[in-house]
Amino acid sequence: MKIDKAEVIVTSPGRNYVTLRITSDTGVTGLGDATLNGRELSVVSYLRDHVCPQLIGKDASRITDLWEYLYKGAYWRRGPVTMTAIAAVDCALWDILGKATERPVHELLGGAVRDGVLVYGHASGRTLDDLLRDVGHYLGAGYRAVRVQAAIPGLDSTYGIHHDGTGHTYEPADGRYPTENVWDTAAYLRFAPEMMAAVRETYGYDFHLLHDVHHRLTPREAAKLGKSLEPFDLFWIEDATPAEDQRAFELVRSHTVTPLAVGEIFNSIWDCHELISRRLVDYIRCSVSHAGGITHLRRIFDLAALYGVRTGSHGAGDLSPVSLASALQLDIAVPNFGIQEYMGHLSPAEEVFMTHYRFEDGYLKPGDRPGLGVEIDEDAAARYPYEPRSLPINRLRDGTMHDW
Ligand code: KDG
Ligand code: MG
Repeated sequence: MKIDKAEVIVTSPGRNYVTLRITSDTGVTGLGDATLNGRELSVVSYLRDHVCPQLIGKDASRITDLWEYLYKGAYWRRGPVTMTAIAAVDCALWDILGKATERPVHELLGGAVRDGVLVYGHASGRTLDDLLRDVGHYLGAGYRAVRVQAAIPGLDSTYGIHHDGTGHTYEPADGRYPTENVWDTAAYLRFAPEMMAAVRETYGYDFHLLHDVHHRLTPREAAKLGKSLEPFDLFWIEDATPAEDQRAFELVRSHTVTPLAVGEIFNSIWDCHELISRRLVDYIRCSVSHAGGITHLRRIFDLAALYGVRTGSHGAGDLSPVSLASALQLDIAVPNFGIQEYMGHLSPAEEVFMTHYRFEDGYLKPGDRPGLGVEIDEDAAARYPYEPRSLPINRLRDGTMHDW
């Protein structure tokens, strides 16, 4: 089974998504998500100009060899653009193999080791009352795990506060330039325990509570946050401190037993191996579409299993339904699975991507369609052309650039 065609489809049904579609000479198609939020067109060029021509005529079933061919063949290793492009090829090839053998991908990975994939939803609010209402909405809908984010009093805009009950935060329509937010760490550190106390006082402890710090704290501040949140028994705090400095996690770890999660901006096993092998984190959160696809993420998960670290894949709405479908195939098949982020996708994404996973009682089920279980409607995709968008940035009150 040879690769006959490799095409890149760019569409914006609510958000920008880049999809790679590979077709075999036997007429089987496979999809891979190649979306890198805010830098989408760099991956489009990487694929169209460099990768797609090299795929033609290759054996579509030699997935690992093609992974190595693209990784080692590029010479310039790792990095989000390269690894997103390789991930898209990898997922599309798994999709083809599944369809050609009439098996869902998780069966090719060894089969399901659980009945459903535990997911967490995103509750948020501009006020604590709004947040509490939103947590109630998720619990009422059957979620067993909820991430909570609320606007910090005194700050106009805070990461993770969504609009119109959609679960999505928006970048501006003309996104060539990022919006600028103001950040105040002291106000945040005072507010975070108050927020968690309100959630636990209202809804109790019978569900998992998560929180994303989004890389904004120094190691000492992260340690202080972790300690202050211990009474509220969190499932994790995510990206408590920037992970370029991996030793920083030693300081955080030695001061708090609040579980730590990291990894959404990692793109290879090399970004993870120190944090995992030194047991400095509890959950590894790389996404299937930014960390080299199913083949590479599975290696990361296997490494994590050796050290008792569990998985918690990134699943924001800026990753397409193809990404979520791919993540679920892996989640259901790995023994050390922890949790999967589930933000859903804005309408009209459902016109473009036909999915077969379903939410049931707090779990996502990948379904048993051959391959990944997701299709794309190219005519619908063409109705929603690409719109330039940037992620926001953060500045401290004195104007200093800070982590967003
Ligand atoms: O594109 C960036 C988003 O994916 C990221 O900001 C979302 O932190 C995020 C999360 O945990 O979903
Ligand atoms: Mg995050």
